[in-house]
Amino acid sequence: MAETQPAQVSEERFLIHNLVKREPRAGLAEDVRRGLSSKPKRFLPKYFYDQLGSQLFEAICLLPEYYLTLAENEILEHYADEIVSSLDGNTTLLEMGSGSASKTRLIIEALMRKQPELLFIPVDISASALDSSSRILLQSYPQLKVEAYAADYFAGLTEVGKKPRARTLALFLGSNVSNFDPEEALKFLRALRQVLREGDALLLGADLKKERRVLEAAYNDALGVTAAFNLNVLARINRELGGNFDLRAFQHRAFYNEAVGRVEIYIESMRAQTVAISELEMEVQFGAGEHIHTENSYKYDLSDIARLAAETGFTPARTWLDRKQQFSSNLLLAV
Ligand code: AVJ
Repeated sequence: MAETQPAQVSEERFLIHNLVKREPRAGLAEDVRRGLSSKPKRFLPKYFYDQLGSQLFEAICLLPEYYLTLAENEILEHYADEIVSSLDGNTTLLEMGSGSASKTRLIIEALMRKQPELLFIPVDISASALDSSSRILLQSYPQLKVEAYAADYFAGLTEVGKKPRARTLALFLGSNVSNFDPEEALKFLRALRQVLREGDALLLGADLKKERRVLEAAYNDALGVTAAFNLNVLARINRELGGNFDLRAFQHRAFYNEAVGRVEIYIESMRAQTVAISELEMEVQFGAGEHIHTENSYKYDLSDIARLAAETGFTPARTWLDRKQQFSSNLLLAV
């Protein structure tokens, strides 16, 4: 009977540390100023994820063209038990970039088949996504505790590293690693390795290199959700920094740069125009066709992943693929 009743989400089981709220606009303001002053113009992908942006990303994950989420889900549905069987003893679950944490449920359930209780430590840039996903998880799982960090990856890892932990399984799912340049990926995995101990593990979800047609469809969906997700950065600057971007005068662009192995995402100015951003006391000129680089999404092959692991203190234990072999889930052991 007790299992069918919603668990009380007492604050005893839920702790959230908000490292983003301390200076809510300072980071965005300075990074937007810098990004719009540089040539070529650029933004950082973490600024996609305000409340609306996080929800647009959830919508992307439901698109038929965006095969990544479906493929990773398929892998976790098949292999979650096998994945967690590589860890001995009572395990804590750490997740970087947890978002809505819907795929995490499969790993949580697999761990709770092995152990009576579980501590889950999600780190995410979006405090709103963290708060709602944590509450939903706590409602579903009475034996779960959540200690959440609203923070960017590096600040989050620094905080997480201050506390000793039991055996840890770290998750970095959804090809979140895609946003890193090769050097940044090394830096991130080394920082993550630092908070782990020998015998801990990282489950790294990485999208695979494949035909241009499939990749470009995934980032140019027919409904225009990815375009809305991309242009929302301009809407966010309008809302939070008093900008006057005319969203109808900019368009979404995404294409596969095969030589570099990444999808590149831009916002293109459709005409020459000047945009004012009052809180930055700044006017920005755009030429017709000028681009703002908003995101890279690097694609991997299995040798790229093995190299990344070897250079960051991990050893690849196993890789699982979906049936169409579009996506990889890689279990890396901390050595
Ligand atoms: C969250 C970085 C994995 O690169 O596929 C999706 C972000 N951008 N559609 C990706 C994204 C446009 C996504 N990652």
